[in-house]
Amino acid sequence: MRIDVVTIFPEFFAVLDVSLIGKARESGLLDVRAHDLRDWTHDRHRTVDDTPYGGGAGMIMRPEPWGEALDALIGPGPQGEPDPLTGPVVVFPTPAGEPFTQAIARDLAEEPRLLFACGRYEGIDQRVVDYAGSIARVRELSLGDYVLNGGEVAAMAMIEAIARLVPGVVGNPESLEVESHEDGLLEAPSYTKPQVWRGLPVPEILLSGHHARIEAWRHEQRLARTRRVRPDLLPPSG
Ligand code: JCK
Repeated sequence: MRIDVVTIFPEFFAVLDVSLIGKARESGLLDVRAHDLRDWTHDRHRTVDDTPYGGGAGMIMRPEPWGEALDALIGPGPQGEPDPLTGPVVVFPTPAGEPFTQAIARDLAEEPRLLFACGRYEGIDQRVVDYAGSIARVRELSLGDYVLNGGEVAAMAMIEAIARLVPGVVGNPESLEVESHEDGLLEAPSYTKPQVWRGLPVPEILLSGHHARIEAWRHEQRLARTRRVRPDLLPPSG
């Protein structure tokens, strides 16, 4: 999978070399390339922002450098023109987007190419999204209901969630197999050695060797935790 990122902070994406993504990159499974949006400016100050039409606080990213970046990176399809079917899916991280979920991560993990467009300031001129939608498949996605300073941290979280689903990127395919069978409940607590740590014992049931009882206990733990912290994940109780 090839992932292009356009950002005014390409150096942020160096952290991806350190995480699990790093090894997949070395093996050629993943090719993540961060590009500096300012390389597509033409003025002395490499300006990427301007004041908002209609008034309001802060600055908005100007469309011209984004248009050139998209044209350069989306590239021509088999017919010589950009092809929405074979070109990259263009992802715009934005607090106004559709919530990014595991289901979306699974979808995007099937794509050979993704392009992340990371805004800063108060975001990107909406015509950039509209233009991208005229030459590519576009998704406006939100990492969650809080406000970040830009799209970079959101893009990195999305890239990590997507990349670990690409076959071969995560060391143990069994852990992914288990995840794909999960049922929307939060997970049970886990423990390792020592059996007693600072006076705190591991729950006895886990040492019992009764596989069926352990699974029943884990299921109760999952239900109780989900009810407590994420009741929205449970079916309506009537
Ligand atoms: C991309 C710029 C910063 C700051 C104005 C008025 C609410 C808009 C994101 N889950 C997420 N949170 N934040 C982002 C995100 C933030 C971004 C950009 C993604 C580009 N910013 C910014 C203030 C405003 N608002 C009411 C915010 C943007 C994702 N994904």
